[in-house]
Amino acid sequence: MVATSRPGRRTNLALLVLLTGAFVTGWLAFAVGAAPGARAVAVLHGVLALGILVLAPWKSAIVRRGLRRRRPHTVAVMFTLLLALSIVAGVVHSTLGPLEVGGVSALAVHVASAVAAVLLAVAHVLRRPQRVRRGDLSRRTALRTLALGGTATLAYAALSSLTSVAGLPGARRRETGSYEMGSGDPSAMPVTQWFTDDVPVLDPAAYVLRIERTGRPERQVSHAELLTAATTTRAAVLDCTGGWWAEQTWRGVPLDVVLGPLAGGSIVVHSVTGYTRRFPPDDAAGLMLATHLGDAPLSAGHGGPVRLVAPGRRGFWWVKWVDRVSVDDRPSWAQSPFPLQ
Ligand code: HEM
Ligand code: HEM
Ligand SMILES: Nc1nc2c(c(=O)[nH]1)N[C@H]1C(S)=C(S)[C@@H](COP(=O)(O)O)O[C@H]1N2
Ligand SMILES: [Mo]
Repeated sequence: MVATSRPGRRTNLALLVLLTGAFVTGWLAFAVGAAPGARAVAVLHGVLALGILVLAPWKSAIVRRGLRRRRPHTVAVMFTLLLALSIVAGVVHSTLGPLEVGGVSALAVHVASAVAAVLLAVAHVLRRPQRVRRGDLSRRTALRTLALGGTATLAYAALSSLTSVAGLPGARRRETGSYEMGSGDPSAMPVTQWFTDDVPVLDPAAYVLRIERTGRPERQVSHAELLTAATTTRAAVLDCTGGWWAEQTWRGVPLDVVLGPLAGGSIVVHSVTGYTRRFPPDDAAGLMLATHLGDAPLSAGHGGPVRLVAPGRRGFWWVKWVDRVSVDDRPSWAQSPFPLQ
């Protein structure tokens, strides 16, 4: 039997795949900290997103037909506007640089509108479902998929070349898409919080670091003891998912020195604010509890008196205002991939 396909069904299904792919790779781009993985994810993200634009001529025929029908169009129209805003803001961030309007960065607009758009996309697709047919797995679909992938890749390559040739700021972005801000100059480095935290001001004289093992207090380290032990300096890049990065020299105590040998389980680094991140035990030697940034003690904004330095990981892993480190038996993946506060 020949499947009679309603015109546009395959276009809509392709859009579904591209939209899902762009959303997933967007979050992956936030999760992957370092090259070459970060670059691969960012390129794939851009190609999938530009694929949506490649299909625009075909989709516009579907849209015109849909708009002629008597039924509510609010969700579809809002979704289209938010998606367009997200794509424009994403391209602006990747080409023109870390622009801000009223203190809100293009990247923040990009992510917020993408999340809102995808929520509406779910409603759009549930109201206008499209069946997948057996005949969709055909030679013809394979060829069309190749053509779409090729065109989207060419579009991405063209945008990148244009960015380089025109000398746009986008040519200077890191593999994660972030822009350099305040390297070697802590006072020029932004102070940022992931979501809801406020900068607490802590008295270093009253500060103690508590070490716990499987829920039991093991020992306490005073600020003075920590300062005496803080003789390791490391250069590391803090790369915030807000779209900026800075390389600084940090001074502190490697976490394996603080904790001693570990048998397994994982390490939880806690902030006074309640913010926490969990790490595999093998990472201990690479992680550092820092007391100094450059030559000066850490400022309150940058996590003073003590913050975590987590080279190779995105900024949200660099827990500020650390007051407790605990080791327990749970695996390191037993946490939300992104902080929830
Ligand atoms: C890039 C993403 C998309 C955008 C911007 C978009 C936008 C729109 C708009 C504005 C309309 C016309 C208004 C209306 O019907 O109320 C529409 C119609 C429609 N959309 Fe989408 N849509 C997208 C993706 C999808 C996906 C992923 C599906 C399903 C898998 C889908 C299925 C449909 C269907 C079935 C119609 C109605 C066509 C008709 O009634 O003849 N769309 N879309
Ligand atoms: C439907 C969802 C999304 C679409 C259509 C989309 C689209 C885009 C586009 C067109 C770009 C510019 C690519 C370039 O020119 O290099 C971009 C960049 C970017 N997007 Fe998205 N995006 C979506 C969701 C997300 C989400 C959810 C996140 C993060 C949680 C995200 C993070 C980023 C980042 C970090 C960049 C910069 C990459 C770079 O500069 O190389 N995106 N996005
Ligand atoms: N306790 C706590 N630590 C935190 C955060 C937070 O919100 N709370 N934000 C993280 C994020 S998203 C980044 S990018 C870095 C920013 O460090 P900075 O303010 O020193 O630049 O701190 C990380 N550590
Ligand atoms: Mo961040």
